[in-house]
Amino acid sequence: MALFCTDTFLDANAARIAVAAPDLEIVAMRRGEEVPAEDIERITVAFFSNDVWPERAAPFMRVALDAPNLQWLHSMSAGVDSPVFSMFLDRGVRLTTSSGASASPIAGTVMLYLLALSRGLPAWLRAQANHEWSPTPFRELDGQRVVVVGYGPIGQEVVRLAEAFRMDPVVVRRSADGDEPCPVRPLAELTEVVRDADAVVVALPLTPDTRGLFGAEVIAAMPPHAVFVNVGRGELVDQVALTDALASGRLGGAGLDVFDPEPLPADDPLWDLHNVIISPHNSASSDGTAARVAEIFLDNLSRFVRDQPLRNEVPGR
Ligand code: OXD
Repeated sequence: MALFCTDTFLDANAARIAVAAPDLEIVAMRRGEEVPAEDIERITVAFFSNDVWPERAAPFMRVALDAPNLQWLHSMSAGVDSPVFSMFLDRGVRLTTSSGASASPIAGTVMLYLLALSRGLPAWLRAQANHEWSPTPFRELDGQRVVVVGYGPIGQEVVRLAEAFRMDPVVVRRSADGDEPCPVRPLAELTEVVRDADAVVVALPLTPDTRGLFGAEVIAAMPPHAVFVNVGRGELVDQVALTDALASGRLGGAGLDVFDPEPLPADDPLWDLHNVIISPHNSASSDGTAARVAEIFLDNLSRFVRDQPLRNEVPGR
């Protein structure tokens, strides 16, 4: 059995890999070097770690896709909606994600957007750039109804933080589990639920069922003062309808980490809207995420060699 991983991950984790899987061979991806064909043939496990992104992602995936004996791929991402992942599943390769590893920084970014938009931070920054002293009153988060759509690790952390800020969270998910600390409404009632929202936070994965969920009708149902936050995927939202609503004042503001397409083209009108905060799909890129991802992978590696169920496994085809 051989693991394909980067030299960076290997150098930092060789001892821990040996503990998790004592007899494992290693095929390392080294900077500036091709992986020899006979090594590609030996690969049975591949770890797509944070350090490959973005420069080495394509060569890494090429080797993994060429590995005829690959049995399992672990991804540093939470979402595996990119078409490359389907190519592995279609071949019968097991796929696991790092769902949960980025929940804390992403939920922190959500609170950053909510605080910044409620206080009018973009206007403060513009005034600062112009050396203008222009105090304006702002709306507190206390008591604001935040509708959190999706209740995976990110949605759960957003609800926890929103409660700490004395907001009034409501979760929208397929169906209630009974362990949520706040009211839950089914996804089928989304348009109804957002009518009372002060903020809507999208923390859903992109699947055939969720693509385009936030269409013009849902966006139009939100009150004009409400803010819209998306840390899921751009394709969940009708971006043209969202842009129109924000530009015309039919929606209060937006904090967006994800777009359709990415990178957001330089001439996209979203860039220039004064009530929009844009981050370039990096709300998870904190100094702590890679270590939590490695933790999940190493735990799964030890499970894999012992034939135990894997964490965060994506259902096969
Ligand atoms: C992820 C992401 O899927 O950050 O992990 O988008």
